Formats: sequence, C-alpha cells, structure tokens
Amino acid sequence: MQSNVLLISLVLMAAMAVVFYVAARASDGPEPGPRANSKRTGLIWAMLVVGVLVSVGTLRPWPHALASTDDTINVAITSGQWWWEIDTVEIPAGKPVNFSVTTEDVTHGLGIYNADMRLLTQVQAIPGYTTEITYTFDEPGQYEILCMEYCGIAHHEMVNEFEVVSVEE
Ligand SMILES: [Cu+2]
Repeated sequence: MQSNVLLISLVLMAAMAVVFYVAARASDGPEPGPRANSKRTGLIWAMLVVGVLVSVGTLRPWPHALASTDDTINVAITSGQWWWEIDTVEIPAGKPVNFSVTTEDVTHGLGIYNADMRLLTQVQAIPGYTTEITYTFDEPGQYEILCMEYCGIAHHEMVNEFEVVSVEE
C-alpha cells in the first residue's frame, strides 16, 4: 500500500513537472488570443468536474461507522505529553476493535504499526474530543503505537505497544 502511494505520488509529480515545463516554454511565445482563453476556461471546468468526481468517489467510504458486532472489543487509549496509555494489553486477533482515543493536553496523532513498522491505521487525538476508529488485526504479534503529530520536545519518545494474540490461545 505505502509503495503504491509512493509510486502514484511520483507519477503525479512527474506529470506536474511536465505541465510546468510546457507552461514555462509556452510563456515565451506570443500573447494568447481569445481562442486560447476559451480553451483554458474549458480546461479549468474539466479539471473542476474531474476533481469533484474523484473526491466524491474516493471519499465516499468515510467516515467509517464503528463496528457493532457481538464480538467487538472496546479499547480506550489516553495520551499526553509524552505518553500513550492503553487499557488493554492483549487484543484478540480477528475481532473488530473499536479504539476510543483521547488526549489530556495537546493534539497527538495515534498511529498503529505492525512489527515491520508498517502503518496500519491512524486517528488524531484532539483535546476535548473522543475520536474513534475500528481496526481488525489479522495477525497475532507485537504492535506499536507512535505519535504522528509533532507535539513537543519528546514527541519521538511517545511510543507504546500492545500484543495481538490468536484466539485459540
Ligand atoms: Cu504526540
């Protein structure tokens, strides 16, 4: 997933570079006439329509509803400068987990990583609010919580962990 995002970003950046290059070269030529202006207006409208369609198409699944099945696990995570506190240290694999995330001071970014340090899910911890996210861990193992939003001098030390255990155990 992350390498796909990187690839898409690089392709789009290359496309942007081509657009800037062509625009810079075109700016050396004579002043554009009325036909160029109407072409430009059409292009802006086309970009607007495509932008709205892409946004609606890709954002429709959000916000996700929280899981509400019988086997849903509720886990509360509290945060502050510079710590995470989890009220559950062993989470069963394969069951939806509803995380309720709060902060006692400033905004923090809860990021849950697997043992390979791949980001699995994230949500912000916002002062005065409880933010919630559902995630199902398929693989048993050690998982880490890191802060994804710079929150002060010891931000990098805001680390905690929990274990996902297989249900057969
Ligand atoms: Cu933080």
